[in-house]
Amino acid sequence: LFRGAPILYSQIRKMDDIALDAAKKTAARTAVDQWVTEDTKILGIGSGSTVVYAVQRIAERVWKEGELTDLICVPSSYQAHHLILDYNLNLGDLDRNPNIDVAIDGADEVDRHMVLIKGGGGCLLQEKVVASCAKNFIVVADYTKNSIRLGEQWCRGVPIEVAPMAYVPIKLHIEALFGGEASLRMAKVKAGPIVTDNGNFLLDWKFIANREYDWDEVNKAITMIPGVLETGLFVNMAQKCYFGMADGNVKVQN
Ligand code: ABF
Repeated sequence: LFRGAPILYSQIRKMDDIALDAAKKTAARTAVDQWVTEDTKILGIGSGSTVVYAVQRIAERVWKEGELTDLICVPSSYQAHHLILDYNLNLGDLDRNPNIDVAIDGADEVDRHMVLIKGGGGCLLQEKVVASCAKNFIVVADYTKNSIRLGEQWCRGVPIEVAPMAYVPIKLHIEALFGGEASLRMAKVKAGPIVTDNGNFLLDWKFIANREYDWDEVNKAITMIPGVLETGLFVNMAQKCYFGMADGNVKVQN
């Protein structure tokens, strides 16, 4: 009786993954086609699995459709840097291209006020810098990221990039200010802390899920703690969010 169960579970998982991938792809392609035009000169490229579909669509337009040939792509992570190179797109940087027309990035969770949690992949600092340089910051995600309030979805909490020598006082400071628990993100394979693209550590702050936080205030307060480089809370930054839905449609949120 029980021998069949693991097979069934893995089959269901596979179907879930296929549905999620399809949702990510639809969201990313729709956002690219609506926001990246011949007037877009500089494009910010985020990180994560949904952004891969956005870059694939851009490459398709450049290499198959002969469009966007002068488009310069500014990466927000090591992953994005290599994605741009892999698809043979023009690689830029903020030194030469500090004014970004559109930035496209993923998210871990988006609430009804367009407050985002980002940084599940560990790239939040550069992602926030690139997004802050963009006239239009567009988020692409699958339907599981769409929440009424933050904390509804499973996630590790709010990622916070910190100076390695300061992670313990920062952890204690955040817990004293806002409750919950902040823990150092550890690598799964090597038994040590994850080190970001910028050589820092990450704290994942599991806030109290059913408490009403003023995320703008929380973000500002955490950013003020000495040793904090950046938080994964993106408040008043995203202009539109494209969610790929389970039924194949795209939901656009402002
Ligand atoms: C980056 O990738 C992160 O800020 C966010 O944590 C993650 C989203 O990944 P995915 O698109 O794979 O869900 O954008």
